[in-house]
Formats: sequence, structure tokens, C-alpha cells
Amino acid sequence: MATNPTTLAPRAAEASRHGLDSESLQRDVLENLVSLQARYPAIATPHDWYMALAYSVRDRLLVRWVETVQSYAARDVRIACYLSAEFLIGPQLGNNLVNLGIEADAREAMLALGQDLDAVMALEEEPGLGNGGLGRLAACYLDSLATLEMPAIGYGIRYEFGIFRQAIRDGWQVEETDKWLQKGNPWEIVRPEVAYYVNFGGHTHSETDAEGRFRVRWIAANQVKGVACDTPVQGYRVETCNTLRLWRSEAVESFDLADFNVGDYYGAVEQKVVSETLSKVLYPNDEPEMGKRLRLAQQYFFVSCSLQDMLRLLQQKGEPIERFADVFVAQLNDTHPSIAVAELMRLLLDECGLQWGQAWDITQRALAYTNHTLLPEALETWGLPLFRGLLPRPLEIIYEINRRFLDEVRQRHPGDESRVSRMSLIDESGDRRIRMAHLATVGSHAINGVAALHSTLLRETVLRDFAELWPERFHNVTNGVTPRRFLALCNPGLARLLDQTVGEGWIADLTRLRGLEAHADDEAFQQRWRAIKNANKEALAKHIHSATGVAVDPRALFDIQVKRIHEYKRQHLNALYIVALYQRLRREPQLALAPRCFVFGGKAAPGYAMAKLIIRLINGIAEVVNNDPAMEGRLKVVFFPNFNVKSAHHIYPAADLSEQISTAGKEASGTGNMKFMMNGVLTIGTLDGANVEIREEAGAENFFLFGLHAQDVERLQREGYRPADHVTANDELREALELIASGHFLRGQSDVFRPLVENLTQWDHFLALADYADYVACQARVDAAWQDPATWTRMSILNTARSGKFSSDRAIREYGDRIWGLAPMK
Ligand code: CBF
Repeated sequence: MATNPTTLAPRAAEASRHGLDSESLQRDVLENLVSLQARYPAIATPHDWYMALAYSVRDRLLVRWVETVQSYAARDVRIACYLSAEFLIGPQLGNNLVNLGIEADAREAMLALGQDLDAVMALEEEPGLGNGGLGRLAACYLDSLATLEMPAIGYGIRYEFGIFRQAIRDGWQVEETDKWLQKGNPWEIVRPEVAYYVNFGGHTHSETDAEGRFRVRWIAANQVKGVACDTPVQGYRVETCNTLRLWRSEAVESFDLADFNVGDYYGAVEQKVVSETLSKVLYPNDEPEMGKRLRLAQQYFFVSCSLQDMLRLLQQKGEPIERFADVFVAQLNDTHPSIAVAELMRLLLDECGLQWGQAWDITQRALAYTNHTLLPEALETWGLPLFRGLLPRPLEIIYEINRRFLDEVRQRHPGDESRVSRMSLIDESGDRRIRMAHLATVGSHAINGVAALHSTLLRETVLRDFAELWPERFHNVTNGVTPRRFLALCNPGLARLLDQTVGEGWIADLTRLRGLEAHADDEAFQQRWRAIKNANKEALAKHIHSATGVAVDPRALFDIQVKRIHEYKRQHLNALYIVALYQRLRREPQLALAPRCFVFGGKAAPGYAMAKLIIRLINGIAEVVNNDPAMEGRLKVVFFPNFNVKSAHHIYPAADLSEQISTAGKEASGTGNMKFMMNGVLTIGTLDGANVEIREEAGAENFFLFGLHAQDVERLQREGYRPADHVTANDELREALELIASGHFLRGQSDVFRPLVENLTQWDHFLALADYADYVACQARVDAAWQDPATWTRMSILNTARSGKFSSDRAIREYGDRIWGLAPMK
């Protein structure tokens, strides 16, 4: 985006442009320390220094930010709006320094002030506004949109409490409140003047207006106000600085004066408290039913505010309502914002007075839907009574959309009523529920999955009837991750080597890493490669020690599985293998096995008992293995608590082996797999999600593949799977299960892990036992490859070299070309 010198006062522009060197940074940090933190250096706390630096960096984004926003006000600019209930943006300071290109200057400035930049950055609270993959993906996409200079706004919820913090007590997960805003958030600008009202409850009333037009009015039982809280999103070394706009809920009136005047103080503030509850807390994603009413209210709240904001921007641009879909395209990040279909229709019909046909055309052209999961329990549905009570008018609109849509289905497939009921937006099979994935699909011009295999399965299973009806609307966009955060920022040692080897251009064009291939067999280069990995492993070892008290040896193979804890991700398969190794080593202490350090990390949804039990099992195994002198120098097991973006920065660069071992067909894509690959980590994995493409890119010989394919999984489950057969056929597996069931890993308490073992031996819904033998055989191949450092290092280099496809820049270009009709705007 070119700077327009007339758009800002020349003085302000000048000041900001001249502020990127270390002297002016130093001057501003000192100034901010006094003027914003009210401290002198002698009494400043480390956190004061962090705040002073963060404000100084934010100031340097402001001119770009204001100019970017202003340039989007031009009439011919099309804007992509990314609607997501989660944005797991992670710490901001380091990323902004990298993207502004001032990390070295900031380091120098802080050093001159007697401060260590890394220590200062470590103090930043992480905004945990997401559960995992989907929320972090949204954040990567914002980074790429800004870097590619594409006009975009991220819209979401400004949760006061993000994802819970995970503590481990006596081996169990304990959830603690995430008070990320407690010490203030220097990156956020609250805009009380950008606020919208959102209706809830009540009833509707139909009337004919003065011109004889039929209109529906929603007489709401209550209203909540959404206030914009903006965060700048600076692109990498470009002038574009986009906006992440998160909505905070507030009461329309802080006090009910009628109550207050009669002395009912608590009654007077009640509405305020209820309204503010809406954006209070992020829901853990794989939670069961409870608390759902508030979640639906959250979804509607942020979607309504965002669409109203888009309408206001349209007006500001001087564009008529008919041009809405020419100016905006809104990507629905999973079904969480899918109520947008009904809400946009409501705004166009009830507020703007359009006719149904025109409103529907605009809605479909403006919306696009990304599906992120095929797991039936994760496909959102809402019971009708709940929905009607909260959103009576949107429900009427959904009924009408459904009526018209099913007419179309009946016309195409006369007499096929079973198809009609399969495709309906309302599931009539039990208590009647709205199928949000169907609503999103029907209301969008494009629907995509997030990896090639996932998109195929989406078309063949969950949305099969829709793909038959509208094949042209279905796409695949394989996920990607930002190399700025997940390579340049978190692995500075490797980044420097990459700069020297292929030139700095790789950060904005990751395909340039292909240039590394020529060095893969070069012994001196391999040595440098290994030295960097070893330094990263030493750093992680320190973090592990301070977080868990466990001392790990950086010379061991670091075998890492970090992700949400879920049965389909099969952390328990990994755990079973560790138990088998432990038994082998106990039996045969001289066994030739490379020393391994197994590291796990990830949160379990608070209501997901089996996932919590898996965490307890891993910690139990860790306790026994790490305290057994016979295992010293052979085996270590660590559960790294509270895995989040911040700790991920230390973990990805230090890994040797990345565990991507989900049941084939269950992981939509995975993105941790890509972050590991970029950092030269080899994958052991199934043919699931993006693993398939990672293997294609890396080359089959540079990937450790095992396990059933998606079609085998489906067939086995259809024909009747008997996990007990695998136990009978495999003594090592049987013994491992027996040892777990005996309580060996829980100080002799035999009852605790029994449900886990029974679940596996009787049902094993995710086929861990069916894949066990092949997994163990594959791990033996890993062991052999590790024993040969030259081979291993070559494979590692080639993984990084061939990771170009997995940059979020590629993914965003594909969204721009195929779905949004949006090109970079220089
Ligand atoms: O597409 C991003 C990620 O989304 C999930 O985390 C999700 O929440 N549905 C999937 O589970 C991942 O496979 C996927 O990479």
C-alpha cells in the first residue's frame, strides 16, 4: 500500500518514519516509561519495561495503520472479512519487531537501557483467544493478509478470559482462569464510538409500512452493546497494517435508573453484569452440551456487530447497499459464525428494506464457508427451543431459507424425500435441531475443506448431497502457517543460516527454501544445521526443567507430540509405545536403543474425562520412568504444562521427531505438523489431514509413514472392528495394557486407568490398537535413521527445504484467487 503524504499531518508521518532506529526507540522507551507507566528507570519493574517498549513499538505501527484503514475507504477496494470466534494471536511484541524489521534495533536499545530484550519479551501475557488449530490458523491468515497487502479485517470476540491455563497437580490437569488482561494490553485500542446494538429474545411483529411494503419488526426482550476493540496487524516489511476488530459486550445502559431511584442498587446493575457476561469467557471447543446458550449468544453477538460494521463501512465508502457483495467477502471460519447467513438476510430485509431475492443473492455472493472438521460431535447443531428463545427473528428467516431450498431439492430430485430430510437445515430425527453446517453451505458461494484429503472426504461424506447439487462451489485450500512467527521469530539461529544460504527472501517467499536442497549432503553445512538444533534443544531443556523439574539430556532424540488432547489424536498410542519400551529396557538393559526424550503438551477440554485420564496416564508413566535408575540415559518422559503459542516458540525448533499419529480421516489438516516441518523436524505420521501433502512434498523417503488409510478405517468400522484381536496377537501390547491396568503408573491404584484400558480393549473408537504394531515397527525405523546422523540431518534439511507449500501466504493467495476474487493492493 503506497503511503499517501496528504492523508496525515506531515509532522506525525515524519516522526513515525524516523522512529525505527535504536536511538529513537531508546528515547521513546524512556519517555513512555515515565509518561505511561509513571516510573523512572531506577524503580521500573521488568513489566514496566515491557509496557514501555510495547507502547513504543505500537506507536511505530500507528501511521501505517491509520493510512491502511484510510486507503480501504476508497470506493473500488474490495475487503476480505475473516469472521472467527477465535483468534489465537499469541504474544505480539516479538512478531511486530520482526515484521517491522527492527528486532536488532530494539535489542540494542534495550541493552543500552540495561535490559535484555528476550527477558522483556518473555513477560508478555499471551492473548489465549482460541482453543488451538482453528484459532491459530485465523491468526496466521491475518499475518499473511497483511504481508500480501490484501485489504482485510479480522472480526471476532474480545474475551476477557481466554482459554484456561493448565496446571498439573498430582499428575492431573487443573484448570485456572486466564486473566490475560490483568496488567493491561498495550496493543489494543478501544473505540467506544464504534458500537452496535444486538437484539436477544422477545418476539416479532409483521406490519405493512406506509408504502404498502411488508416488514417484520423484532421486538427484542433485551439488547447488548458491542464495542470495537482493535489490534493492529502489521505485515512483514510492508506498509500495510490491517485491523483485528474484536467485540466487547457492554450493557446498553449501565444503570437502570428506575431501579436505582427506588434504592435497588443491585437490581440496577444486574443488566450490566448480564450483558458483560457475553464476552467474558472463551469456551473450550470439545466441551459437551452445557453452557451452550451463552455460546450461541456469543456467536450471534459478534456476527451481528461485524455485519453491522460492514454496512457502516459500505455507507462510508459511499456505496449503495446493492454493492455489498462487490465490496465485501466474508469468510466463515467453521460454523461458529454461520448464523451470519440469517443475520445478513435480516439486516438486508428488515433494516435495509431489500426484497428476498435480492437479499439472498447478496448474502450468497458475500459469504464463503470453511469446514474444519468431519467429527460428528463437533458439527454444531442448536435445539429449536433454545434458538427460538434467543433469536426469534433469525429463526423465522432460517425457516424461509429452508423452505425455498428444499423446494429446489424437490424440483431436482422429485419424490426423493429421504434426500430432502438429509439436506434440510433442520434435523427432524430426534428433538428438532438446526444444522449449522447446512446453513453455512446453503448460504455460501464457496465451501472449502482445509487439506486435500479432508476436502475429498467432506465432499464424499458430511456434505455429499450438497456437493452433488453444487459441485462447482466446493474447493480445497490446504492450510498454511506463517513463517514469520514459526520460523523467523522462534528459530533465530536457523533463520540466520537460511538468510546466509538462500538469501533473506525466504521469509516472504517460502518456496525459496528449495535452495537448501543443494546443501543437504554437505558435511560442513550439516554440522552447522546440527549445532543450531542442539542449541535449540538445550534451550528447551532449560524450559522443561523450570516448568517440570525434570532434567532432560539434549543429546537424546526429542520425540514431541504437542496438540489438544483427544482420543482421535491418539496420545495414548504414543504412551503405549513408551510403556512397551520401558518393559523392553527393564527386561534387557543392554538393548541397543537410541536415548529418547518423549515430550507431550496440550490441554484437555475440562469436561472430557477420557482426555484428562490420558494426561494422568502420561504423567504417571513419566513419574515411574524418570525415577527408575535403569532408565537413566535411555528414556525420559515429560508432560509440558500449559502448551500455548508462547511455549510453542521453544518447542517446535527443538524437536527431532514430530508425532502426527491421528486416526486416518479424523484430523482435518493439522498445522503443528507444518510448523515442525519448517523447523527441520521429521514426521512420524499416518496418512491423515495435511500429513498426506507433507509427505508428498518432503518425499516418501523423508517421512515415517505407518497405519491404516482412511478407507481402511471406514471399512473396518463398518464391518465390525474387534480391538481384542490385536491384544491377543501381540504379547508386548497385552503386557503394556496389563501394566497400565494394574496401577503400576499410579502408585498401585489399579482402578483409575481401568476405564481407559477397557475403552481401548472393548471399543477403541479411534483404532489405536489396530495401528499399534505398525507404529512400533515404524518407530524402529526412526531409531535406525537417528543412529546415522548424516542421514538424519539430510532428511531434516530436506524437510525444511520442501516446506514452502505450507506457508500461509500460499493459502491466502489461493483464497484470494479462488474464493474471494481479491488481489494484493500495493
Ligand atoms: O483448520 C485448522 C484446524 O482446525 C481444527 O483444529 C479444528 O478446530 N477443527 C482441526 O482439528 C485441525 O485439523 C485443523 O488443522
